[in-house]
Amino acid sequence: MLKTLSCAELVLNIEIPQIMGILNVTPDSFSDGGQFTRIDSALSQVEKMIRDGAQIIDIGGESTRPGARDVSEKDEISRVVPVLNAIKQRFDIIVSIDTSKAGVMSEAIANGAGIINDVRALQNDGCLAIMSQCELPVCLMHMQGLPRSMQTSPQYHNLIDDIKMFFEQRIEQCEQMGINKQRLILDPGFGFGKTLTQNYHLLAHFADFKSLDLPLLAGLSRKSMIGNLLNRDVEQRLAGSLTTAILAVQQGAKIIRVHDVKETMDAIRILNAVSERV
Ligand code: 7PM
Repeated sequence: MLKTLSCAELVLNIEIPQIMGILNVTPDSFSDGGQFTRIDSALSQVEKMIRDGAQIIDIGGESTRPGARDVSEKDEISRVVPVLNAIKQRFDIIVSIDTSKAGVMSEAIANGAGIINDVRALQNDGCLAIMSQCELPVCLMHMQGLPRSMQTSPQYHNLIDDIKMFFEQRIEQCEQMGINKQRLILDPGFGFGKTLTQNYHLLAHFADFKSLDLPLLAGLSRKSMIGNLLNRDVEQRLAGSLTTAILAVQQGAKIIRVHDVKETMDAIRILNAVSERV
């Protein structure tokens, strides 16, 4: 049977690895202009990402950077929803919303979101309830601690087993709340409460999560684990990002969350050409 995810009116084929392009609408990326600047810039970024091969656009209104300030629900909605609407008006593309707030999820669902991407895996108040009332796929990401302090001294009994156990518990919670396992996506959360060594251990053992029998998502693009290993500033991390993307896809990642869609698409096409011939 063909493996797909029903994302509102659109269907995502996860037989082949798909690219989720990152769209940033956090205020740090728009210190100058107002709402028009934000929407205008978002639409041109999205147009290019679609042209380059993205099947999903991920909108994040909350900065989860280690040490970042909290954003109110109202502010997050006013950042994300107008951009979501503008995209859905102009393009036939699956939009995923990167949020951990029930109110944002509910507004996003009402305005055409195709996937909910939650770095807190629906652990915040009201999130399980909101997601039980729709049919959308939801990405459950693993994070140890909270953005403010998660990089201080992450500790695990066994990194892979602990993350697997976390996923098993979240899957069970979701199912108890009426969220079908078939619409869950799992992401071990590179950089979220993991040391440099732990992040590379996670990448080395990414394939272990295939045993949970759910689609896997990997977000590695431009992350500190690349910058810190190679001693590269954020604008110098493309080669590192492509390498990590290929390593994840080769180990079964079905969705790869990236900034550089065109380059990642090229890398994946090379991998696909080889995979077809083994
Ligand atoms: C600042 C610091 C801004 C970190 C943005 C980030 C993931 C995600 C993010 C991920 C899933 C980034 C992160 N990362 N959602 N949202 N998986 N599912 O580096 O790895 O993009 S935000």
